[in-house]
Amino acid sequence: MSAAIEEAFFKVLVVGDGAVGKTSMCTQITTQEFFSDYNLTVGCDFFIKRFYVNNVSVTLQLFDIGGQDQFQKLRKAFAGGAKGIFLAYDITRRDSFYNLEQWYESVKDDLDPRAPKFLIATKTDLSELSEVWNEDIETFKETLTYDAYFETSSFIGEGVNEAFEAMGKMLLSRYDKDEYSKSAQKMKFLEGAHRGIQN
Ligand SMILES: Nc1nc2c(ncn2[C@@H]2O[C@H](COP(=O)(O)OP(=O)(O)OP(=O)(O)O)[C@@H](O)[C@H]2O)c(=O)[nH]1
Ligand SMILES: [Mg+2]
Repeated sequence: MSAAIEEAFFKVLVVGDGAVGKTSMCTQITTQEFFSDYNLTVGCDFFIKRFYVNNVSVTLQLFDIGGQDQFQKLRKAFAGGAKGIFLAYDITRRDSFYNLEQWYESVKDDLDPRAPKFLIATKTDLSELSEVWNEDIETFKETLTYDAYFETSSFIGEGVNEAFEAMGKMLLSRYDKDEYSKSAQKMKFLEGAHRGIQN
């Protein structure tokens, strides 16, 4: 008889200014697609990403929060109980980088205090238009105290897998096994109940 596979479940937020590429990143990681049209996220989009980290089946439930100002009041409603956070900025928009401090402030009380915080540069295929420099990223470390930094392009599919896998690894190391496997069991139960309702 083979040993039961260990399972882990985590809710993770993806935040940052409108049009920085959050939904594109979640789409790239889940279906490996890229869309050049911009369809703003109304309120929040949801994605599920599953992968293995050292024989543990990790499920990330991604809360991709709409970044446009008109959804500002809704943000808190989606943030509760998150175990990790991606803070995304567009390398071609300096303001989107500095606004991350405010983004973090707006959700930090709803995050688990152990939550890994990843700084994500998006659209690196447009590096000739970059407005954010290495010095900015280093200096920002003092303000934001992020745990990891990744440069990504959803357009060419670069850096995205690495960022999500590193998040999975860090989540497993930050939280207790009991805690994350209980969340996985609860999610399985809810999925089963949902299927029951559909049938
Ligand atoms: N060149 C390039 N364009 C990108 C990349 N990622 C996203 N985009 C484009 O940027 C625009 C905005 O992308 P979205 O993923 O919708 O941005 P968002 O952060 O989800 O925006 P909101 O939902 O409004 O918060 C779209 O036109 C995308 O095609 C990338 O890596 N490179
Ligand atoms: Mg979006």
